[in-house]
Amino acid sequence: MTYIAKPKLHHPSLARNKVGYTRRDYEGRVSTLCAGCGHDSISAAIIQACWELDIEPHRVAKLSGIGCSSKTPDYFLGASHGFNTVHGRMPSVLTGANLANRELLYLGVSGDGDSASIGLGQFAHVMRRGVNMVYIVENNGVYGLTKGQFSATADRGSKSKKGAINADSPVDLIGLALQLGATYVARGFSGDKEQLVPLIKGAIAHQGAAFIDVISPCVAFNNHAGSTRSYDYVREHNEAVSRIDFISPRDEITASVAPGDCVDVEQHDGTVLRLRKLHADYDPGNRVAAMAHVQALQAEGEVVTGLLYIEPEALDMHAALRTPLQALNRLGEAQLCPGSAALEKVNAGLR
Ligand SMILES: Cc1ncc(C[n+]2csc(CCOP(=O)(O)OP(=O)(O)O)c2C)c(N)n1
Ligand code: SF4
Ligand SMILES: [Mg+2]
Repeated sequence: MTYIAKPKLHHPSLARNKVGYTRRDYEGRVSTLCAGCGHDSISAAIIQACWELDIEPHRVAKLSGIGCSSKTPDYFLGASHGFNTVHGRMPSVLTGANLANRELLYLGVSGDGDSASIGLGQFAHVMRRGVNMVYIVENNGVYGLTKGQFSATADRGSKSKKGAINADSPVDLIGLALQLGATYVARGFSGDKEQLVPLIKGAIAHQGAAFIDVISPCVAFNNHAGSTRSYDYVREHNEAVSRIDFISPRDEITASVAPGDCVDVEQHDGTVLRLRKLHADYDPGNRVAAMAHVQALQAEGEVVTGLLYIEPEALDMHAALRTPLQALNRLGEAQLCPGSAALEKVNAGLR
């Protein structure tokens, strides 16, 4: 089923963005996921964010692991580079690709099983290295593709479709990302596109490790009473710390919110994230406070969403390693082979 392509015909009057593409040019193949799966809404949010940001599809590399969530890159950005890797191994492939060519936008899409179970080690290292990327986990609390076993992010005490109670503590990917040094950390809900699209745009504009945990209900195996990842549960317990508006440098910044109710965060590339504060004392610039706030509300069963932490002037892996600006495959012989005099100097230093 995954080979079904969408018809290419466009209505001639479809709106085009600044780089000449219609929204449909950002679509992929026909989704084969279950009707109502949260993952499809995330694909739609990615499409909208990329179209509105005028990103040329061939400038994007989308990478994933294995799972229903990891299948989704086939359903958006059909003209982008793609690599469907091995279960849990997307982060190392993304890191290698990014090291070789920093000119592309790296979009990693994974599942809670893919990132918090088999891929937990890889998740940790890609965050601590500060790889410049957008890393999205489509978090449904189960292994959807293999028919609904609890994943490592399932809450202790939550109930499976067949009535089993999960006895294990959950892996908290938000807490891990914060602790490991990710410089843009957010949580969204697939059922709230108004919140999710600007969160994705902010992550794309961010020059560093951007992580978004998106609660994405699995309608086939984890959408019943007793689940803490169902549409009903998340709607009832969604505690947003802020609403963000994404303002690109060419947009006029309008003062539509009373001063004190919002904070403007300017990023490297001139984009501004306007945070409309819903919790007056929440500070998205304080990593430790963010961890404490999320933990405290999670302990009460709330699902904390919004932009939780941002370090606008973040330095990424390339800055730390002082790698060349040019993609490795475009380096000339002079850069790749510094000559025998340089080699002699290195050897002399080792004698
Ligand atoms: C090495 C390996 N181990 C196990 C599997 C079986 N497997 C396929 S998908 C999956 C879990 C997917 O769960 P998640 O990442 O949460 O994705 P979802 O389907 O829920 O979106 C597992 C265990 C596999 N494909 N490869
Ligand atoms: S099994 Fe669950 S995660 Fe997979 S497509 Fe169906 S609803 Fe989505
Ligand atoms: Mg899952």
